[in-house]
Amino acid sequence: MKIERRFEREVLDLSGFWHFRTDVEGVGEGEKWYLDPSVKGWDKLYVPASWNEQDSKYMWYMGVAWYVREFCIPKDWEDRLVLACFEGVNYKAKVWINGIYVGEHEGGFTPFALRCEESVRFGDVNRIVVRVDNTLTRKTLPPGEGMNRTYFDFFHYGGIHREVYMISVPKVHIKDETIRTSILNEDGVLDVFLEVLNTLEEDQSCDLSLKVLDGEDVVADKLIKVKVKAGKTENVKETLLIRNVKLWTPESPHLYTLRTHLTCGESEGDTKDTRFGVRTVEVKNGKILLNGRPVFLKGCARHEDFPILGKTLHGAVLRKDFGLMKDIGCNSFRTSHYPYSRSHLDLADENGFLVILESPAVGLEENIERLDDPEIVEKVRRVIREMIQRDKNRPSVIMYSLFNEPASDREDFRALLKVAVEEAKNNDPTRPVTFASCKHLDDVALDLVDVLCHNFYYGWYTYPGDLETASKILSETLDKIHEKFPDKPIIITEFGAEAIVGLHSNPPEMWSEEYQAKFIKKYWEVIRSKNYVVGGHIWNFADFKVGQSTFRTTLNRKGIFTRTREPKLSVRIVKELFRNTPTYMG
Ligand code: BDP
Repeated sequence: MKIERRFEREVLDLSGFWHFRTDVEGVGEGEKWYLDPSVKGWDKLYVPASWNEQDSKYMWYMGVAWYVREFCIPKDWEDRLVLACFEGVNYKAKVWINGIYVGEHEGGFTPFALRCEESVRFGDVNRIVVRVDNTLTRKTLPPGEGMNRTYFDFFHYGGIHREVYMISVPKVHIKDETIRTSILNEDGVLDVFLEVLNTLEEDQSCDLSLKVLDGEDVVADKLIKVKVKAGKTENVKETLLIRNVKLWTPESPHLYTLRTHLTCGESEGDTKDTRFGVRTVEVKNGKILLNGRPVFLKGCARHEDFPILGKTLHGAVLRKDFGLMKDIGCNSFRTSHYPYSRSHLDLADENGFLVILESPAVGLEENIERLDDPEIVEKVRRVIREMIQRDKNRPSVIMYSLFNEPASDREDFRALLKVAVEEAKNNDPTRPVTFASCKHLDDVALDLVDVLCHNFYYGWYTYPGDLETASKILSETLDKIHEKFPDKPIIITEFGAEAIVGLHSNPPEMWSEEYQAKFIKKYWEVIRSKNYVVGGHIWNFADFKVGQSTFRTTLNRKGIFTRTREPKLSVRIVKELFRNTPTYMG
């Protein structure tokens, strides 16, 4: 097993084949499968990937399943803290190492790390067991009642769908790092907030070195002394200046690395690397300003969805997607409807994409009796905290979307949104917040957010086949929303029509490639005619898997690309429209 540098530290990657077994009756825990599961007769599935498409017998499985694998922990990790790190397990995970319970987590799209130095054997073989439960309820996030009764419109995959890896850190180490950037004349100002954790029983005096690297060059540095009490965390705040800074922009997404190095007495040091870009984001006078300039967000909302892999986008698929998005002139996307993987957002940072990072709080709609139910409120808050914690240092993330299409015409949603906005702002006061509304003029919560995001399907679910009326209603509705909130920028976060690849019609009719292309063109005309509209995202970049229902044909076919990324007719039109839409507004 090889140790490599990834996710800011050295990691021991546990990707590969794991023993796998469904637990239809839910008896595994009672029978203590975690103690010594005899894996005889178990299947083997690949991690990371959803379980569903690895064998047709798992396609529609929702419930409990178990994963087991063995791995070695290096001898020289002794005297260090060891963490089992999971980038995403859908939906609930419970973990044992060598038969000892190490922790659990709820929520499929945010990472968690479990301390396990007490349960691992150093220089020896270890066994990790993960019990996964993806049963949907009205209180899961997102909620639902079954594979074909989801309150959201994407396939409910299950399993360990993102990386699993082990890391080790010294007993005194840099636990967390927040980097906030501003611009002063030609220079970049960096406010760095660090948390240093001392798990030892004695107080520690440490040297902390901060270095800003531009490639190999050190462009700013500082050396400071930190005292950390036994068993405590010390918060450190430092400001650094990068002279003649290279800004992060969509056309030139320059990235720096902050290398922090901590040494305490005799103990070995801890080094942590965090990538960042210097840029500012602000909402002012009805515009979104990036580095002080008003930007226009053009792109597609997306999904993490691919044949066989399920809810995992392999690096090669990501590479393909970013290439396609750039080629057609996108500069933005929303992580509809959950935080995408770290590698996904790494590519966004590197390619200069303006990302609306969305929480998995989709489907909090009519079916949910009380949206201010304490259990839902707590889950919404936690997931916002976890997503901000993971992505707060990314230049690409310019805004947080806290919900998709909630029942925002209800007062109990307003109460929930208030708490959610507060949670987001407490964790990160630097980024604007929003949610994607489908209630438009009936929405009672729009005043609580910085940017107004709206999803429109006139010409599809309403006024089907009638694009003339659709674009007229769209235009009028937008004007009315703008009248109510003249200072808030508006983004159309979804608009789209399904097209079955190869289905043609003249004149354009619904489900044909021509209708989809015409739909997008009509919408774009309206979007571009309003100077208070600062962005448009087509729904969707690619066709994606959904549950079975009378109004879907195995996939949601609103993609401008097929599920395997072949272009439909509309790609040519989109390319023309997007390429003629500048990133900076007049
Ligand atoms: C919107 C949802 C999105 C759906 C889309 C559609 O936000 O998740 O997939 O409609 O119906 O309401 O295609």
